[in-house]
Amino acid sequence: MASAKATMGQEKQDHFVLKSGHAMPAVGLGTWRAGSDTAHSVQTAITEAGYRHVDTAAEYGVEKEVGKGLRAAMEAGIDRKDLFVTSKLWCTNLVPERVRPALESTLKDLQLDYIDLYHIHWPFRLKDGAHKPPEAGEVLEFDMEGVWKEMENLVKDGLVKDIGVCNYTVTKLDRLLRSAKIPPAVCQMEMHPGWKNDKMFEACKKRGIHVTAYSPLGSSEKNLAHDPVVEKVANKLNKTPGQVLIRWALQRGTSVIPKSSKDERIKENIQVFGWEIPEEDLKVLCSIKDEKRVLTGEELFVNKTHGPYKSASEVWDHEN
Ligand code: NDP
Ligand code: 1BO
Ligand code: 1BO
Repeated sequence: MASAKATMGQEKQDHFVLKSGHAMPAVGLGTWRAGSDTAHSVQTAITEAGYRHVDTAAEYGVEKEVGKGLRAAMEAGIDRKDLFVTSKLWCTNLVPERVRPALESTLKDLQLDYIDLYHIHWPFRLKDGAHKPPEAGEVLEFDMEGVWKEMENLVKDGLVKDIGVCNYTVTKLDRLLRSAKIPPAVCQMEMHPGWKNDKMFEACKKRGIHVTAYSPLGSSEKNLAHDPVVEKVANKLNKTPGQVLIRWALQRGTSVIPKSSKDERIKENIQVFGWEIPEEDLKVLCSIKDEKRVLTGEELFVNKTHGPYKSASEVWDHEN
């Protein structure tokens, strides 16, 4: 992990240095299902808890709220250049001519003139108004190379500092790398002790691509923070289960973007610097069965009768 200098509140916050040389703060605030208090959460995260990294997406429907929170933080004296803001291009916009307008709409909602990282949210193109799960003909062909070229143009034009992908497989990543002039700086994927995602993680490491762990707590309220193994390690270390899960991600060498809409948890989730999970307890955490993804993509992309993806396994190129 790259060492970091910025002092945030009581904490020292580590950063990772991306291929581009840009620094990414290791812990960011997630905003999926963040709700009507998102502006408040973002502002609290930055001005009170010391976050400098926020992860959002057009599809989350909260970018205007995130923008208000960022604006308030900047009005309170935080410099734009010290913030790291990530957003994502949604599946209905995965056509070359829609890339720039989609980013421009995101910038407008966020009240920013550039973002630090722009991801392809999922590597599947959906028809406008697609149902969940998709009906016949609603999952369309995706011109990955053409879309990526437009993403690269956003970097060249200074609208985006880095570009990346989410929910990729090794197969899709290697296809992208064959034509990319600017390789993805970051790959975002589901990752927690209940889904370690080792194969994709190793593939990214080998290709020099930084990994961000999403859903680090297991995503829902019924999450891994209630797992007895995690609770036991947390009690031993005198930390909360949430902190143990976030620290686990950092110690694996990934950045991590826990979501909370509760001020106390937002603060708790970034108190993960200046201490470590000892080796023996990492082993205990790794004994949690690597069972399954929370986000299979099935609801979004699988049509069991008409395809083109007839199972979650096809969504993930049968890689795991
Ligand atoms: P997380 O793993 O971050 O878990 C969020 C859930 O855990 C919420 O129910 C939250 O409740 C609860 N929680 C938060 N802090 C704690 C704590 N300390 N102890 C116990 N429970 C806690 O799930 P997400 O799926 O939201 O993932 C995080 C972020 O990753 C997303 O918000 C999004 O930004 C990104 N993401 C990206 C994806 C992609 O496709 N690229 C897919 C999924 C996520 P409460 O809010 O009430 O505190
Ligand atoms: C709705 C997309 C899954 C979270 O990123
Ligand atoms: C550091 C923990 C590794 C889990 O696979």
